[in-house]
Amino acid sequence: MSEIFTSRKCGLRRSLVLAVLVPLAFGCKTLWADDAPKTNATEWVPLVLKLPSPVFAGTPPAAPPGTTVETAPDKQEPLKIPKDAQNIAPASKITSSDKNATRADLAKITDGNKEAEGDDIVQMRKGLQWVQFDLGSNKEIYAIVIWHAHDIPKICRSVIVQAADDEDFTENVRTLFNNDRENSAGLGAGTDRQYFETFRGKTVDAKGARVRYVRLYSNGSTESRLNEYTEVEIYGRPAK
Ligand SMILES: [Ca+2]
Repeated sequence: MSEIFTSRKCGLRRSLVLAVLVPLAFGCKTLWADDAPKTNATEWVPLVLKLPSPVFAGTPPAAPPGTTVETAPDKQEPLKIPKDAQNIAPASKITSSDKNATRADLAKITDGNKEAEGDDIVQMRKGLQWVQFDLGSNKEIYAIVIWHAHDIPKICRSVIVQAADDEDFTENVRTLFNNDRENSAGLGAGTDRQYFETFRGKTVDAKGARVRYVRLYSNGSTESRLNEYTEVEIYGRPAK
């Protein structure tokens, strides 16, 4: 009995030491305990995005009532990703909760065009909707970049990014980003902040999560109850 207890204590101690040392070994990136050991990247580079033209400068100085929006600089520090990680979203199979969204509509989400033109914005029906990316096989993903629509400064509501092992999102579901602080989507209250849509998009740190499916939720915006997407990029590489 005491041997088992000692073994458990040692195991716990080892886990604690790993939890501290692993992030240090990967350039101070905070990796999840269950994903960190799967990451063997040695060369990390800044994520460089091809940005569309800005339509407006900066973001409004005051947060609209009832939002938790970030009004300070709209520029995010670039994430570091493994050198061999690439945008794997264009090769994925895209589906949506909005069955009116055609295959041609969904294809626009990964066609590389991110300009804030009307035709380039894919609109989806009102209420909570999702778009889902089947990456084809398990991938290590490091960044998810989302341009909902940056034609005017708007704030999308209930932006939630999840990953799972199955297409129905019942197995090994992990939340990578969630600014639904009131849990209006029923997926759990998030702690992330809302943000204004800009030409820079929103980069979510996926921390090397090993995933097959990625799902992005939203529930309209401060301008419309419709949901909008201009482009989504997912930076990853085959799971080692
Ligand atoms: Ca596009």
